[in-house]
Amino acid sequence: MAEQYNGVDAEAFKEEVLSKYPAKLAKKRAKQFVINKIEDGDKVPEILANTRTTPGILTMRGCSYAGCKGVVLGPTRDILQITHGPIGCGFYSWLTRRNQTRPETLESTNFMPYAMSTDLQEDEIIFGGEKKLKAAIDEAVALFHPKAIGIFSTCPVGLIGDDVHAVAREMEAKYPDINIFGFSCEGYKGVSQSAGHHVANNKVFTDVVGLDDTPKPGKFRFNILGEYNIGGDAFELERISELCGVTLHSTFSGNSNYQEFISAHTADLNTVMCHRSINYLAEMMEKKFGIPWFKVNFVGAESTAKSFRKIAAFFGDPGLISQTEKVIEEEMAKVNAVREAIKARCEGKTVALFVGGSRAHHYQDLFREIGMEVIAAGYEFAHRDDYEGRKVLPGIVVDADSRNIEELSVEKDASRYKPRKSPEEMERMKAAGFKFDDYDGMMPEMKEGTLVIDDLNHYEMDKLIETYHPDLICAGIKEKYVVQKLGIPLKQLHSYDYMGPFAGFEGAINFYKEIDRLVHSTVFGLTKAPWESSPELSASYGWNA
Ligand code: CFM
Repeated sequence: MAEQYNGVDAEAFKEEVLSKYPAKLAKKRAKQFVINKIEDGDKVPEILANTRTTPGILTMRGCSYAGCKGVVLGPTRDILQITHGPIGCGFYSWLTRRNQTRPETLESTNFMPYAMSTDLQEDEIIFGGEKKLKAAIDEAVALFHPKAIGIFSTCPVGLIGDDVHAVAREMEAKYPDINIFGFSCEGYKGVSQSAGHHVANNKVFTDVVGLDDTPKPGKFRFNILGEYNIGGDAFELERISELCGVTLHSTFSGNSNYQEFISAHTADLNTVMCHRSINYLAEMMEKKFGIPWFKVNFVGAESTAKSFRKIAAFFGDPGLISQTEKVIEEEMAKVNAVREAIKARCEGKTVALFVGGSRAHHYQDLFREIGMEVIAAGYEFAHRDDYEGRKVLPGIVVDADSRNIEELSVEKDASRYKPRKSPEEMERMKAAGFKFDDYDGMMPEMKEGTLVIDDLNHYEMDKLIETYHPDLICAGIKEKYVVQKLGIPLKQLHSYDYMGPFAGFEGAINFYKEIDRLVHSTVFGLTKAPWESSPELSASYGWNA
């Protein structure tokens, strides 16, 4: 029988939630609402993911523009980014994610304090916006002299048919020293922000990576893909890398700059943090330049240690391996000193996580480290491989929405393709259990009987709280106040509210402390107004009373 949490029968709960839906919708949601089960070979039930949200449902998802501009490119500081669209799209994607950056010097280029937009008006919607976009580029060049300009399309741009790529080509001919490229990331492209990730990956690969063959100095050079420096996470990973003695060549795209992007192909290893948003780039760089990639997780102290060990093992240098062990020992001593006391207080408390396309999985490690139970988790927009593992990739049906996003065909670079390890060495490493090109997904690591729900909506969240009474929920700003009004604390795992870092060792310490405070705060018990439990006044409507 499936495990029960807080005395709830998961099957009965699922049935009750679905019973309120019209039959057709209930049938679809049933496939996105899974009770976890783990069979031999880490086989888990199939989940329906990356499919359209049914209109009328209050989804947690964002749009393709958000995935491209806000997520993948947004955190890099010296590509001048112009939102071609209404002002709101640019404004609301401007630093609300709390992606931080640290320019080399006070004089170094940093466009992040600016939100640049063509501010489309009715006139342009009717007569076309290309002229205004060209004028915006002229103005940006005159004011800022950037090395590169990215143009990001919003919904109306696609609807009125502006050709941002033609504008980019024309303006690049006018300013030959500036790399100008456009993204077809109209908000409606695809079913969520996931489509925007893919659009961003493609353009960064074709127009940016590989333009400069000058490597950064350093012996063990690697990149981190899918780390966006929310709340300073990348700073913590830079600190650990330096202590261990590995050179972080480029991060896509937390605390990054253009020069690091264009020379990223000179590094010897790609580590992938957020598989959902950037696996495409890792795959393409491997095919074109021969850079191997593997999945890492820098969220959770144990996972951070494991990931840095794997990086050291990849380079295989005895000095690097022993230095990495030394760093881990020192850092873990600090982590454990805090962890033990907090674990004693948090053990057995329950949490549900509904976030994006990777954090709902990675943050489970931090909760396990302080003894908390994950009762339910789900992504907003991840694909089946992020839930079930990359082993299901060959079986994923490509639907019309996914086909809408270009799949690039990539060839070996004629002169620069260079396998980092010989085929024999790769085979030896694989035989010894070293996994490349792999991600096991979220479900095999979750307990049997826990809930896995894709694209959760507000109605289902309410039901979950009503039935399971979790001690904490992790989600985003759209959920935060709805949940807290129900008397349950909510930790934002997108922006981290006002905190961070949560990655690496110091991040783990920050996180344990914050969770301890949240689940022990008494304020959430006061969300019921006094008159709700004992009415003091009663009144009725009446005419001529
Ligand atoms: Fe990757 Fe992200 Fe996430 Fe994501 Fe995002 Fe984000 Fe996220 Mo918000 S890239 S999939 S599109 S880890 S912005 S930094 S927190 S939904 S789980």
